Amino acid sequence: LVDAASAGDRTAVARLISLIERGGDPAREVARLTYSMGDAYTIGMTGAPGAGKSTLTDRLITEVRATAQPLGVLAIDPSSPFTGGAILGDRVRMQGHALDEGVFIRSMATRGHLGGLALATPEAVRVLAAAGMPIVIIETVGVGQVEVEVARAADSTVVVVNPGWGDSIQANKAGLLEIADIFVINKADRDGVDRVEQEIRAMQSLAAHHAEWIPSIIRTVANTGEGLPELIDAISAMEKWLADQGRFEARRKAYWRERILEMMRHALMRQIRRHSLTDAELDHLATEVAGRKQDPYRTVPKLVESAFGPNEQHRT
Ligand SMILES: Nc1nc2c(ncn2[C@@H]2O[C@H](COP(=O)(O)OP(=O)(O)O)[C@@H](O)[C@H]2O)c(=O)[nH]1
Ligand SMILES: [Mg+2]
Repeated sequence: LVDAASAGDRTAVARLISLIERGGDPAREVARLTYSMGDAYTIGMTGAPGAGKSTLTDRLITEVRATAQPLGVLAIDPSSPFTGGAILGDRVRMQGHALDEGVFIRSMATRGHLGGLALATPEAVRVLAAAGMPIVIIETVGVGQVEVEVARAADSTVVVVNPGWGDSIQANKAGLLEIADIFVINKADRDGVDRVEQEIRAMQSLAAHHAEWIPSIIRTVANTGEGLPELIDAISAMEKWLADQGRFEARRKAYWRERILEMMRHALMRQIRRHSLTDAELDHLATEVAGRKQDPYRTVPKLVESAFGPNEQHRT
């Protein structure tokens, strides 16, 4: 499948991403085979439902395709009750590209397991890169932790807001500010654009300047295409900035530091669950601990010991 995908077989690409989504050993094997095969500039698109991410993505696809480069789009659907309809909207918004062989659009479901999704997305990106796509756009619905995780794995993150955003009390505003490499004020055909821009600038001036990159603020009207050339310029400028002085590598290294630890945690958990804690046993143990019949501070180190052997360091 990997050979077929790298030769441009779209069905093989789709099947590989399905394997990634399903997880387990086959997913790890796909990840292992594809991780060093290609290189894609990865752009995360995030923001509240309805902000215009899919409409913007549709425009970006058109712009990229005008340069004849192929690209991949992953639309992440958290399958939650309040965003259940988002993916259908995404498909409708991007259906103009359905017949274009140079565009691979795929929605990924989380099946209620957000951690799993955050893990699966970078792997899916690498499948697309292995299939020869130099650009991958990831659209997330913007409801929380997933965005942060996806942004961590993206080379550039575009945060889409609308007029009125400044007035809304939104718990993750600061979080969005932190992950934004480019701010888009979409629906700039509406009132209140200046206010949002002022608010973003005010927040930026308060935020610690952890990098020399200062996020640009672009105004767009996605459904007419206004501001799209400026957005493309900002995305290219960021790519150039990253390519300069090894910043791509620095970002990716930071990502892999976290990711390696995460992979180790998962591998260790699998080992523990395989050797000393089945689902039924976990269930039983939880009942006992809740009923104060077993002391978890004694049992857990014992479980770890039975998986890895005795070790003084295992005391938790
Ligand atoms: N007035 C206005 N409507 C827009 C603009 N961009 C998108 N929309 C509309 O907003 C709705 C949600 O857009 P969509 O791209 O699906 O948002 P997403 O949930 O962020 O992907 C659609 O009906 C779009 O046509 C814009 O710039 N101005
Ligand atoms: Mg959408």
